[in-house]
Amino acid sequence: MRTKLSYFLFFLALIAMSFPSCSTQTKEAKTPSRPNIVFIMTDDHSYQTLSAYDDRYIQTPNLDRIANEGVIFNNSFVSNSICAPSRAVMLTGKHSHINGQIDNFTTFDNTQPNFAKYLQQAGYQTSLIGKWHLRSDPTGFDNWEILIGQGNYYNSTFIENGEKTPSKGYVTDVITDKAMQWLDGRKKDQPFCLLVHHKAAHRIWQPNITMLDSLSEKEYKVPANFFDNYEGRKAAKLNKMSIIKDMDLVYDLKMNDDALPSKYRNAYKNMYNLMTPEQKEIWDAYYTPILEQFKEAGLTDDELAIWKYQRYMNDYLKVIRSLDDNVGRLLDYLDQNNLKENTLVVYTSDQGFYMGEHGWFDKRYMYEQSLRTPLLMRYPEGIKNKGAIEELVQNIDYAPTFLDFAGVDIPEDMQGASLKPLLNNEKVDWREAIYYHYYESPNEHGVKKHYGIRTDRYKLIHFYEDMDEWELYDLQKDPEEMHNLFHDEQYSSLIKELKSKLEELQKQYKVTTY
Ligand code: SGN
Ligand code: CA
Repeated sequence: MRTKLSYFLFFLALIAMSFPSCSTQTKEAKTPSRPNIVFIMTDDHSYQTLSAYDDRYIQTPNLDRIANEGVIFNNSFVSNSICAPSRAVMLTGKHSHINGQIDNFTTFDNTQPNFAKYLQQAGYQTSLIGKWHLRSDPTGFDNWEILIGQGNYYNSTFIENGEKTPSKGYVTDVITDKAMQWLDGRKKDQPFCLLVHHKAAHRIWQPNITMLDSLSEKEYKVPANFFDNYEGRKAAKLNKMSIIKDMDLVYDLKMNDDALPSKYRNAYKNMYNLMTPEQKEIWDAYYTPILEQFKEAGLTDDELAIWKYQRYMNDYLKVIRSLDDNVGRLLDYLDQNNLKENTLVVYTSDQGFYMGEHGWFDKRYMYEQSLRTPLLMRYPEGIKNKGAIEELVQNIDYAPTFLDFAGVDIPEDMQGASLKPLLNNEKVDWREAIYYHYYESPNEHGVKKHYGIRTDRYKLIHFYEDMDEWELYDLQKDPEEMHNLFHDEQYSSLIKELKSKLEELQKQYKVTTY
């Protein structure tokens, strides 16, 4: 039954509706409420294998959907191209030397502030699902369901809020299922921040059995610098991430034959034995004929090199197909649950990856394929920009961006900058160069410690540890970074200028030791 008061309120509301230009309602309608955040991150996903960036190898329609309905950052970089450090940078908005996670071996100091803690304090529900890799327990999350270390592709164990829990199935599917289950059960009256952090596409690139169809085996174009001899680049020459020399036939390429040489035979068997008998059967039906053909082929060294490249690409790209399908499932969920308009969806990887450029797999170096990382964002209600963004952005920027959109003050000590002005076409004084520093050495891929600066056109790198080597590249003339110009007289004044800019960045980011 309506009371007099409710009639009065109803009457007031009618008046307000008839004067839209001066009512506060209109104002509210124009300012979106705090967005939900879905932060999808993959492991080792190269921009070369995301068709919104590069469609030579694969179509990724679901990832492209984020770019088509939102934005694509064409100059997105990491600050230290390796897993745990990247994650720590994203959580804290601070470079590795400040957050302390300089390599994969350190344990993350989980008592320090991170964006999830700030969002939690501001009333967000926070959840983390998938790869974590920081050794200490996650903090700042109401719910966390993480893989142990690198996790496994098949039937992986999770730690769910402290409890070890088995899972069944392919890890990319499982992580997506868990993310949707959490979304189903969340409190609907609060905004949320959900981190969906995939294991894919980490080594050893195990495809889902649903992708193991012999007709799907394709031939891919070998990069022009696949047989790089690293002339003029001493630090690059020391690498142990060569497809030809370091990619293991049994472990990486799944040629499970005791007669073949392998450094990691047991590691392969351990991965294989995580599969159920049914999964193994489909797996074997796919890989055994490839092994038989390989044994019969009697390949020369050069043929073997190309064969390895093709096998690597075929497995890696199948892993990406599952990833793209699962990103599609999650986007569909958001669309179908009325969450599309008010959710900031972010897609990135913890770093880039080599797809045979310089003859490599893996990452770590400050060269383009591992310095760059995909970055796509969609938030229909809250971002005005559409298409490509060219400014130099870095993973230190994600935490301040999330806080900015959530209406939380960005703490002074965060070193990144909010991307919100770029997303809204606002004029802003943006950085002209980024700072990079890689510390994990010694390591299994032979990459020496180095730091450097990248502008829109040039890159200056200093490899230091037990060497003292500088490299300079003109990315416009030499996008493949084959010609180290550091010792070329013509570039001496440019080198001076870049060194001084680098020092400025080191000062700005409070780098005290290197
Ligand atoms: C493992 C891999 C390496 C890889 C590191 C770091 N070896 O050690 O090839 O570089 O992870 O990757 S494996 O034999 O275990 O596959 S990261 O993405 O986690 O930083
Ligand atoms: Ca990684």
